[in-house]
Amino acid sequence: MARKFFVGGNWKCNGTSEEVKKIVSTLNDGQVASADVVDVVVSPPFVFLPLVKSLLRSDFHVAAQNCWVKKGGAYTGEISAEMLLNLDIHWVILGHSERRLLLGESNDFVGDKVAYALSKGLKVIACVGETLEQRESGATVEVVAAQTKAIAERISDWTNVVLAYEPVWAIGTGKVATPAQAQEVHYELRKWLQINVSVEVAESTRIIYGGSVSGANCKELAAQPDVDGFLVGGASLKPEFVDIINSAT
Ligand code: G2H
Repeated sequence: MARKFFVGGNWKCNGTSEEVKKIVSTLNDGQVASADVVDVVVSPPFVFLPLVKSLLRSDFHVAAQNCWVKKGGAYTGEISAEMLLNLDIHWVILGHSERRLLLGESNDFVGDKVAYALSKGLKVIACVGETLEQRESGATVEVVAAQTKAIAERISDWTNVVLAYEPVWAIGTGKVATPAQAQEVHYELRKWLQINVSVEVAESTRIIYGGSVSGANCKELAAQPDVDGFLVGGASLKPEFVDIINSAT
């Protein structure tokens, strides 16, 4: 089964409204492959979601970078899945390593978030990935499998899930995983899905790579059989994001 290429732009905690307008204008002018070939989803900080939604070309989608684990209420500082849908935002990134490591989000908490967001009708970019210490101790597959298991235990339909493999040691460091390193973990993740979920889910779920993806390294990574696209941080704020989108073809 052919998996449609997917490119996400994670803007993280960056930008002013003027800068956001400039990025959107560059994206709107970009010559990219059709939406039949590649899904493009950009993820600005919460406060810019309505602005980006109102200005961005209609063939690109908008994602939030997080949402709360259940229905809204007395949860100061949180944003609920229902609020995102109310703004016509249909995608959310969950379990990014910056949230796991800096804010203490556990595998179970991320699993609960993914399950709740999906139950409300959001589409989820669910992130997994190992630290340098875990890689060096040979625990990479075990770590990403445990992170994926916490999601798999809580959901039955993977249609609206994109799995993002983001090795922590490659994030924002300029130290990108080699195509072989990325392919190896993507292959293991797909095998895990095949054994523990189903052959169909393993074949149809997009597994995208994140961690220092750039215009210069995207083509080689995209050529790997189990790399179905990218989650891009730093380079998604720059014009080269258009080149990364075009690595789909
Ligand atoms: C990994 C990635 C985007 P960067 O966090 O999710 O960021 O491309 O800056 O390494």
